[in-house]
Amino acid sequence: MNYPVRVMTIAGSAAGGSAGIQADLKTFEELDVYGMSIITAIVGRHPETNKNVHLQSVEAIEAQFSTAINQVGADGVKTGMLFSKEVIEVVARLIRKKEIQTVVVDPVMIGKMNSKLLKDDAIEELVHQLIPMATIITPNVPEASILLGGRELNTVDDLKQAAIDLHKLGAKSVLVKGGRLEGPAVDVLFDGTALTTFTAPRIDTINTSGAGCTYSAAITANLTKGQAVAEAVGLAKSFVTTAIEHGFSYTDIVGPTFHAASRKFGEAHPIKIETLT
Ligand code: PXL
Repeated sequence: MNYPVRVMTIAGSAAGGSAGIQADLKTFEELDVYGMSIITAIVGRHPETNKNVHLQSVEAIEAQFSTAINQVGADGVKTGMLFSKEVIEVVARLIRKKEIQTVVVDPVMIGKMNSKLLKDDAIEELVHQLIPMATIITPNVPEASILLGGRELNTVDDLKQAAIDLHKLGAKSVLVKGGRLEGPAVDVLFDGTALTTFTAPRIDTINTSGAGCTYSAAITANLTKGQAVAEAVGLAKSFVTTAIEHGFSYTDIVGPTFHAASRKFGEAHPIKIETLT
């Protein structure tokens, strides 16, 4: 038997199951890779104290990483919510030491419900320690804007320039996700040579919690399986668009994307892909 490739997510646990570690593992399973998790923080709001981020210790993070690497090993890794300078420093050190082939950095900063998922003083650490090691980084519009020192990004042309400028931080490829602009959902990939746009129609739903995590997790799975970057992004966008199309909620709170939608409904949402060199 050919065993599936091994993919590790280093991220926060989202108790509701839509985002973070939970979204990543569901996506890995759907895309037929072996998933492992290193939990950096537990996110869930206490009804009385209101505390929302329960950070794990450096020791707990090192323990999880060591166990996963020694019991299984890793062909690919994705980072999500890292929260603090200390966590970024330890995660960068662990990944560097193991020379993991595929490194996807999702520079998670703020959650859909406005939870703060990265401290302001940790951005420099992210830029200097982690991004230069990345095969690809996957910022959304607010994250790309912060990484560019507060530049406003309003149009697809702005996203193209942002991808080119962010590439100078040292990642092999940059994907700027334009889902928050008006009009269709256009994402821009720059791999150092070519600019590629990926376009899907805007879907009228509020149930998109964890869409960014799901998209980056799908890219991680696809790259680790050996797909070239534009193919990995195109298939991942199709996967997440199908999941968003079938998003739902059990309550009146913003709900998850449906990670199983492609499998259950046998659909792969068409994506328009255009490359400019
Ligand atoms: O969707 C961003 C995100 C990432 N990671 C964790 C989260 C969230 C959003 O809530 O909770 C752990």
